[in-house]
Amino acid sequence: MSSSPTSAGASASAGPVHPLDPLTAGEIRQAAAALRRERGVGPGWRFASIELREPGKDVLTALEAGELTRREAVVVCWDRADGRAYRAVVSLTGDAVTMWQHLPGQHPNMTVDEWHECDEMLRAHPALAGALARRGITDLSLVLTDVWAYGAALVPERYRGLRLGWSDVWYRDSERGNPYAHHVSGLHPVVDLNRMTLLEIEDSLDDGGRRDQPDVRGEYLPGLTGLRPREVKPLQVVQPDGSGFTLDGRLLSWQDWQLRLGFNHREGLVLHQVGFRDAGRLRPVAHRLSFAEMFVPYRDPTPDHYRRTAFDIGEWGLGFMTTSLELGCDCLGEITYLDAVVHDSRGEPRTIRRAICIHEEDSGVLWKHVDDAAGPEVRRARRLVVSFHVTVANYEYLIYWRFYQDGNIECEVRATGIMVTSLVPNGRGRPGYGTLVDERTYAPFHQHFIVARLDLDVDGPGNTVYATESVTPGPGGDDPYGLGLVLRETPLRTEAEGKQDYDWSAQRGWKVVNDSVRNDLGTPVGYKLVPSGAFPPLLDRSSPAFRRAEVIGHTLWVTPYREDERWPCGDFPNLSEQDTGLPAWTARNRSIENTDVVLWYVFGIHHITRPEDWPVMPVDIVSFWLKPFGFFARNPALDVPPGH
Ligand SMILES: [Cu+2]
Repeated sequence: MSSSPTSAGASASAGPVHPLDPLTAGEIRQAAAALRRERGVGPGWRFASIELREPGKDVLTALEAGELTRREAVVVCWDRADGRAYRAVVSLTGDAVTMWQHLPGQHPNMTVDEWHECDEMLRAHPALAGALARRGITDLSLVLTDVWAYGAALVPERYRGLRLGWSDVWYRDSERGNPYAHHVSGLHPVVDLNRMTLLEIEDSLDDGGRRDQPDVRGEYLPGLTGLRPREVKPLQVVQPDGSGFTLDGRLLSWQDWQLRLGFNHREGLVLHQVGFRDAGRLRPVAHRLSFAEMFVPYRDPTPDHYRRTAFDIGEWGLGFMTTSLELGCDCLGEITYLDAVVHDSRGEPRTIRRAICIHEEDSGVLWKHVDDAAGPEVRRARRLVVSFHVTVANYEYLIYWRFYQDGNIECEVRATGIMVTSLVPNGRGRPGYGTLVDERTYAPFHQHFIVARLDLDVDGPGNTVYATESVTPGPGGDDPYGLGLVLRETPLRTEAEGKQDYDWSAQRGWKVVNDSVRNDLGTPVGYKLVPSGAFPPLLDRSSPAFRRAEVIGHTLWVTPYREDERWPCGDFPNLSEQDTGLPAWTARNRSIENTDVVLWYVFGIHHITRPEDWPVMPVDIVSFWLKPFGFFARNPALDVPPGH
């Protein structure tokens, strides 16, 4: 490796320099301390989230100019004794709690502490030890329990109102063996997370469940697979003059792009104020880009899986789940890392080293033409990549935002990790709702729906979204051969019209247009959302799973910007019954014409599990693009130098 990575910013002592910078460790402590002092938040409480209250667009300019000083934290916490949850606003500048609101009936997000404490409690519990012993599993150090959240509709009547969790039980063959190699099927503890007690153990052994475990090939460590690593020649990425971007605080500049890097517990990486410098002028493209929800319903109604509906963002949080990156493995080349600061459920800050990776990449050919007279002309593409990785129990999501010299923005997600598996019922035959991946072992089908929140500001906030469709009028008039193809552009004027579905037959896409700004051709400037990675929910609309995440019923939703509309499945999907986000907001059918629009794009992976996904899943890749459409007066790819 040619150089060591640079780590920038985010040290505990460095104060905030920009109003959009995430909370520092000191600010997290300060917010928690204010609540302890003023609201009696005590040791029996948990902090679900402590984050920057991001200044709205109305005050951001004044804050940036220093005309206004205001720094606030939003905190969600709850009292474990009675389960009552509260949302608070803490003024960090005033060191005081300025808002304190009870959230009746709401269950805040799951916390990392609960996951660990639950695992410890269960593994020390004689009832679980007994159930495992009956299956011949006696070494509890090799056992892993993995608690999942419930949907309200599936909570048994006797447990209504509790902060309820249900758990899988896994065991590994050896100390470093794959923790998810052996599912103890038919064994599920149900827990009260506030009292951290075991309520019951569902155990199918007495109903004819199996006692023995199959002999599976579930290992992935080189020492355990028995495989010799194949030979690969060294490949080095060297930038002798350093990388081509600059990072000033959290302001990232590269080629003509400029953006600001944010981070919070729930969305993980957030991109703010994305702009492109064009003819000496910084032109806004997006005010804010992030992932606002990820819904993963498992499509297997059997007892081991029917509750398996993960909200990886709303229940667990991409920020909380972010893992440290390693040079040469996760990222190759001349890398700059940013640390991130989240917190635990006691309100203590926790720093994730090397949480965000920033680097430049070669991206193959940008454009090319070969002419007899002029000869070949080729330009190589360079791109700026900002990425982070999360591990949500058995799964990892690798998230990449890429900025290109031609004005394109690509958002890519790679899903990898270890699939959930369980034993084939009755020990034989084909599994009904999944794929056989090993001896008597199958991986259930499931879906990963990701909701990207795209607050675009194309040359300013006054934008309109147009559905663009390819239409063939057919033979007739001046087109006797029926060759003509025309573009139909339909403005989406209301939130009802803004609910859009993927349409292959019309090659439907969506253009975000600023009708009051014209390019040199006299046409309005725009950016196009090119849909890909979209798939239908294939879920009955009356099903409890769909009702919690109605957002997956459309590929695209468009809303007018509101500061408090951030979570498409509601503020608290944990133990939710109904999606209180997008369906509720859009029921008002507000105008979305020539206004500050937010696009909610639903994409992801329809995961029909494969034998080759086991025991580790090679990355499954999905992406979508934002492409300039009449945004530039001249082609921004023309002045890219050859052979760099
Ligand atoms: Cu999957």
